[in-house]
Amino acid sequence: MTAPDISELQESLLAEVASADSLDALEAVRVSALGKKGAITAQMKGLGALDGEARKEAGQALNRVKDAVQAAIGARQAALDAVALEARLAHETVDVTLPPRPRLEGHLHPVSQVTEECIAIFGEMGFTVAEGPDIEDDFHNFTALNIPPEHPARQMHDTFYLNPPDDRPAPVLRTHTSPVQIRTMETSKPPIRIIAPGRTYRSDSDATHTPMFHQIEALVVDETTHMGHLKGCIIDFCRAFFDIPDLPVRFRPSHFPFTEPSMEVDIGCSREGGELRIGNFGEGADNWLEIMGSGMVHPKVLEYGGIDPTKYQGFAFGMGIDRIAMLKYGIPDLRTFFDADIRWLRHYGFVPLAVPSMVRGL
Ligand code: 2U9
Repeated sequence: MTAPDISELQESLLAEVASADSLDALEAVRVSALGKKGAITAQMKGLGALDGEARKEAGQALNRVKDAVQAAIGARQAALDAVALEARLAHETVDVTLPPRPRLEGHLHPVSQVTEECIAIFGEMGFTVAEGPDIEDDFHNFTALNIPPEHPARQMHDTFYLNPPDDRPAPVLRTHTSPVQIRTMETSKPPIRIIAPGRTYRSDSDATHTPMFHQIEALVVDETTHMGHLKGCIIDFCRAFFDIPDLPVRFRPSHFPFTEPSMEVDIGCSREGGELRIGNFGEGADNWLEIMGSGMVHPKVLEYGGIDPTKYQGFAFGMGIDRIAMLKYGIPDLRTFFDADIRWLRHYGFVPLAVPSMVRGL
């Protein structure tokens, strides 16, 4: 084949590639050029009939044509792929603001369900939901909660530290939702009555701890807030949440840096026959299960939040959502919460449209 013939072949193949208007058409061009019986392949086979220098030159020229055609096919394929993707995206648009269809497949995760149940109970008591960032600064996660640098509680929290962007202390993945309450105090005036549900993070992993877990905390601040309010609120919550009107609730002295005095909260239970059951097992029953921590907000914490501790007082409490979900719904292993196993979710999950409320039930 002469040089002009080769360049003509290249031109006509490149024109065919350029006019291929679908992936199928492009594949047909590829086969007709580079396939077993393709035009370039046929020319390659003919090289054997030439000798010496002529074969070498024709061979090199054919390789250049082959490379040019292959490159053009690649580029055309990318362009056609992009057009096909655009068309698919336009066609498959999902309007996430539309209400779900009643025959919705899928289930609510127990953590979502229990969070909604808590919001329903506390909502009825007049609490509103507050949220904040998962990545926190040292001040809001620790210092403002009366946990100064070198305080042993910083070690107890097994904090995940992030790379510091400047010479300020390293940002952290929040170890509790308490910084949300600090931020609320900074930006609003009492009376304050909020709950802060959300993800929290600690570098801890075993049968009863996962590196990410969920907490819900509450904060009430007003001029006359006192321990009686704290006890009433917590007792009412526990009885409503477990749906046991006479559930025994006990307050046990404890210590947290952010509250003073501090109490752990236990509920009545039975462990007979090795089975844990929550409830009132009568006079003299002395079996208790710890479910949360609580206390009157430390004056220093109020001050850090910009609230005058000589005028205002507050109470706070916090609990693990995953843990109370396990207790209420009899889920034995915490780690299964995060396996994303569809069979588990079908078993322990909840109907998404049955929104918990105090009127219609939790
Ligand atoms: C502010 C002031 C006080 C929130 C509180 C606890 C006690 C507590 C733990 C229970 C189990 C966390 O998930 S858990 O490990 N929480 O014991 N939390 S008082 O106190 C606050 C929060 C914010 C401004």
